[in-house]
Parts: sequence; C-alpha cells; structure tokens
Amino acid sequence: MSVPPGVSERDFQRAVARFESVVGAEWVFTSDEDVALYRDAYSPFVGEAQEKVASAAVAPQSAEQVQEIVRIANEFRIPLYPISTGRNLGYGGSAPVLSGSVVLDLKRMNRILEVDERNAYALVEPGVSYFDLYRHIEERGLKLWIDCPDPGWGSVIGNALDHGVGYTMNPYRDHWGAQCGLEVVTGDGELVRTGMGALPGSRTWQQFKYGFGPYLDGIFSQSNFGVVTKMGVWLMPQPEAYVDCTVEVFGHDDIVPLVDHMNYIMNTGLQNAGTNLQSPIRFAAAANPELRAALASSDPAEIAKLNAFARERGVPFYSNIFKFYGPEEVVRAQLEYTRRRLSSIPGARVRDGAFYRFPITAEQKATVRDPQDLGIPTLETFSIGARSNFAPATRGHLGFSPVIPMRGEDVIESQRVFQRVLQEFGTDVALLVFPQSYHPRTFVILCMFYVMPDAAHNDAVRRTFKRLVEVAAEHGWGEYRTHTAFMDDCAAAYSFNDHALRKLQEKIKDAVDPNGVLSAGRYGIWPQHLRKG
Ligand code: EUG
Repeated sequence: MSVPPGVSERDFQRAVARFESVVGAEWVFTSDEDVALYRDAYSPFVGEAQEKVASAAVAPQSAEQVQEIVRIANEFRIPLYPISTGRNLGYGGSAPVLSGSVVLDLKRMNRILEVDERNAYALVEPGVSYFDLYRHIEERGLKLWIDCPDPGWGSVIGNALDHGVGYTMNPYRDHWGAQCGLEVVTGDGELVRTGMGALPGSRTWQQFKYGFGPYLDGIFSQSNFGVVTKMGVWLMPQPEAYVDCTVEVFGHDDIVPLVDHMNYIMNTGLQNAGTNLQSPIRFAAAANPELRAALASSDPAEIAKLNAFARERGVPFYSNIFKFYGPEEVVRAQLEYTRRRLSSIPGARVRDGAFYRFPITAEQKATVRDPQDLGIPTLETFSIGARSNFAPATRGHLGFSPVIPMRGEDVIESQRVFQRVLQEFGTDVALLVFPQSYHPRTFVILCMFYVMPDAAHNDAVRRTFKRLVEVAAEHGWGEYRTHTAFMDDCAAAYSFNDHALRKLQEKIKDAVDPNGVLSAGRYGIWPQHLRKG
C-alpha cells in the first residue's frame, strides 16, 4: 500500500480505518488492483515514474459522509482528490494532481433528487451521468432536453465544474452557465448551500442564481475549495423543431465576413446555438504536400494557389453549420434569414441540412448525424481517435484548448501560429482542430495531442504542449481548461500584476481549506505547505 506524501504509515492506517468506519470497509479501496482503476488512461506520463497516481480511494454515499471524510482528512492531513464519475478524459480523468492523494470517489452519490418539468431544471448529485439524467427524463416522458458533452458517461456536476461544453442552445451548452445552486462541503468540513439554497425552505434554489450578497458559486468551479455534493442545472424545454444548414465559402479571406455574420446572427439571438466551423480545404491538403505547405504560408502567391484550388475543385475554404431550435415556422424563417445574409459573400453556397420535428422516432434517433446536437448522450466521440481503429497505437488524447477572439483574422493568425509550433516540434504529436464556437463570444481551438505508450513520444507531447501555452500567452490567448499535467503552466500565464489573481485564489484557499486537504494543485492552486517559492 502506498502512502500519501507527508503522512506516516501509521497515521495513514489510522485514517483508512476511520474512513472504513464512515463508509464501510467495502467502500475504501487500498489494494493495488483497485487503486489502479483510478489511473488516468490518457496520462502523458503513462508508465513513467512521474505518472500521477492515487494511494487509495474512498466512496461515500451522502454529503454527511463527505463531511466526515473531510474532517478525518483534516485530522491526519490526508490529501483528498474528489471526482464525480472520474471521466474527465483528456483533462486528467480520475487521477489526482498530487500523486499519493486519496481519491474521494462520489460515484455512489448518483441520485437525481428532482426534475421539474414546468420550470425546466434538475437537482442532481455528483455521480449522476448524462446517460442517467437522459434516461430518467425519457422514462418519465418529460418534455425536457439535457445538454451533453461528447462523452455521455461524464458527470453533470463534474463537467460543469470543469467548465465543460455541449452542443444545443445557450445557456444550456455552457455547462457552468446552466448551473443554478450548489451544495458544497468546504475544505474545513462545513456544509454550505449557495444562492437561494441558503434560505431554509427556499422555493427558488434552482431558479434564481444570485441569492443575496456576494455571488460565490464561481469559486467552486475549476478550483479546490470544496466538494460539490448537489447542483441545480437548467434544462431545455423540448423544442418543436430543429433545422440546420451549411454555409460554404471558397476564398481564403472569406473567413472574415463569415465569422462577422456569425457574430451578428449569434449575438442578436437569431441563432442561439453553437455552430460548426470547418476548413474543408485542410482535409484535401492532408493528401497533398503542396497544398499543405501553402496553407502554412502567408505569401499572397501561395494563397492565390489555394483560392484557385478551392474554386476550381469546388472544395470550400471554410464551411459553417448554423443550427436552429424552436417552432417550425420560426426556425425556417431564421434559416432563410441566415441564407440571405450569408449569400452576400461572393460565391457562397448554402446547403440545406437536417430537419426534425420532436419527439423524433427511434429510427431517426439511430441515424442522426450528431446526437449531441439534440441532447442525446453517446460515446461515439471515442471512435474518432483514442483506442479505436482510427489509430490503433494511440492510447488517448489531451486537449490544448486556448480561447480565441471570434474574428476571421484571429482564426487565420492562430492557426498559423500554432501550426508553426507543431512543425517545429513534430506534426505527429497533435492534430490542430479548427476553432469551435463552444461559447457565445469566443472560439476554442482544440489541439488534440496523441498520447502513446511511448515515453519519447509523450516527452515530445509534453514539451510541445508547454511551448504552445507560452506562445499562446505571447499572443494574448489563454486556455479555458487543461489537463492536470499542465495546470501550473496554464495558470502561470494568467499573471496580471504579479499573479494577483493566483494570490487571491490562495487567500481563499487558506481560508476555506486551512490544512490544504482538497485537490492540491488543481488549476494551479496549491495549499500553503506545497507552494513553490
Ligand atoms: C471536445 C474536446 C475537448 C473539449 C471540448 C470539446 C470535443 C471533442 C479534449 O477537449 O475541451 C470532439
């Protein structure tokens, strides 16, 4: 049995015995084979000494048990690492930031406490997955949609706390934005309800976010100040219909008006959902070295070659899917307006896409292109890369995920800047994906790094990733979220006024978790005794 850092074997054994008295011996895991299940299957340190691993795990059933475990951890200074379903793959999975932490596994707390159809919300525990909530709603025939990220097995709470994203409308697709009301066990073992939940007998905990006084919910996301034991989430009333269209443009500079129109359409609420921006010419370039070189160049002669290729072969330089949810006559009108507006770009083509009236049939459900667009959770995303027939040697992927302004010029610049870094370090370490409108006013670039069971390859992944973080910061781009291996690097870039934000985060950390027992190092926040310099 391994022991957490800074804890004696004797104290650890006493703490484990106390954990067992709280949750029952069968819910405390100390054997090597049980603890190995908490390894990060996508770790960029896989099989190396630096891989971050747990020493044990404990799985409580209630908020009261969480409080007792946190108090015991305070008594023995045991570092805990809470996880919900532990499926944050690409960003650390179920493995701790600080090796040797005890995973506080909340999977047994999987109760759906309330789903309210009239006011469209749910109150859930951390072990509730998107599949669970979807099934619960389906079984009862409620006219509500969830918004889910790509992997449906993830936790509704865990994904929101990590600022995860989905694919239906605003505000639902911003999973933290759709959160309303928390119950939290802070690092000192106190049980707190935020917002209207602080009012005993409150009737609006899941409807009114702000409560009274300072609005604190945000400090419990991407942090390590508390263990969230309940969360309210706003659900989307089932729309009458869905329609989408794909706009295709054929010139290198057409990205500028394309994105400007997209801004207008999104910011006026005409289209209140994400889009799917792509650059089809890039796929053509994958098999054509000459095109690939031209794409990396800013030489006007090279760009002219690309424009000629796009127009002659009918391969769009850029395409974007616009999606509409609502009454049929409304969404059709929104689509027609979008068609008219985007047709002002010379040469633009607008293709009709899918149309659905809800509820859809089982047959339609089986053939829908992107089930997540309709709030249907799946695991299909795992067929595109990791552990699939696409690239058998790839064990997993990591997301380098900087936030980019929603402007065509920035799309071009960021692709060039990041592609240059990849070329310098080796293009076989990562796939640079085109910017996506996961949030209403910015793009996220997902640079997908391949993790392999190969230390030399993973070393290149780590070096390239760290360089990308630096280069991004030099251009004013920062990450929205990151893998546990790079949290210090990404947080360090947010350095205004000599890291004043981190200092404030540390003051809060010391106040609510004075012994630093929760998730040491998460999002770059370390407890006092582990701070460097
Ligand atoms: C995706 C992946 C991410 C993310 C947001 C969306 C979707 C992949 C690996 O990180 O942060 C298809």
